[in-house]
Amino acid sequence: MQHRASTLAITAGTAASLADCRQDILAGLTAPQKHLAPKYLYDRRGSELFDEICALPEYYPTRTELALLRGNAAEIATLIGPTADVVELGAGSSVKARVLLDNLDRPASYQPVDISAAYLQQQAAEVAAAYPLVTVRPVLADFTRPFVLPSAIAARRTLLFFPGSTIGNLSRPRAAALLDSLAARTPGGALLIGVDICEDAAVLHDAYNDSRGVTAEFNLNLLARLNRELGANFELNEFEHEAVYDLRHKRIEMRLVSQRDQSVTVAGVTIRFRHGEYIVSEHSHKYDPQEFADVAHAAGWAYGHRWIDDAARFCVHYFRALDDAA
Ligand code: AVI
Repeated sequence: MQHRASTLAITAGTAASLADCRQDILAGLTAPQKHLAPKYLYDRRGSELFDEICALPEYYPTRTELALLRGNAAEIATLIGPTADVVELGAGSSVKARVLLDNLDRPASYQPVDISAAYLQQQAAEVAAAYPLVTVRPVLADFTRPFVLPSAIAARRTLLFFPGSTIGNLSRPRAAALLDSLAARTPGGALLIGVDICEDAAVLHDAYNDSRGVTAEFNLNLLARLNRELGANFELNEFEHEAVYDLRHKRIEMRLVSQRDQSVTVAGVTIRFRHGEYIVSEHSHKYDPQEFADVAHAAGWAYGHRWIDDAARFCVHYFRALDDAA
């Protein structure tokens, strides 16, 4: 059996600090509807809080997706084939990737792409220690912006693994554009992607307004991060977390609601809030499985298979790059 040394040098992609994103953040906070991109939720503390969310009884996506991956691991491994290069987008915790690495036939590499450097390094080191035969190459990048996809190690099949319904945090047009650019950059590749399909308003409400208040802390950490990294002076107890399901757009909207008229300084700019005015901090779009397959097909991905849980809350889709599937 051949042992390959794992390398853990982080490849710098396009991940940026909040200071680098100052213009984008100020543009969002001075827009008629104040908004911030959800990627800003993920500093180290945000990533830890998101892991806590994933373990909450109300947050069904993580455990449902994990059960789908575990329950269908053999079939998934057969579809993917041997010696794949596994590139995980928005990696976060590596729990789901480990299900793949445990079941795939001699996976060649694991290349997690994430925006949170310290967290990425820690997760990658743990995977490298647990899978000495797999080359681990962490890539620090914001996958919502142009970045160089990690290359195949030796012209093997690249599997893009995009779990967690993270694609749902992009607007529908931006999600389609990302699928398109991934297909263009992964000729001969495959895509295994988890997508939230739940449309039950009560289930969704509880998932994003959990009883322990972890999601609220996750959301408010965004303001704490602006205070820490951009010299802002948000009073955290003057804002409240709220998450509402927008039936028309089939998406959760997460908000930070001002509890009074107030002014806040962010990077030297004064931002005024009326009582009840809010910042939209995240959208989480839900997709009917066929709607998603149609979007993916238009973007260059051919349907391969899909797995849905009994309660019809989550779907794991498998696609092949269209040229390859033809
Ligand atoms: C990462 N993303 C898919 C999560 C979601 O469900 O949209 C983030 C999250 N926000 C609140 N709870 C979880």
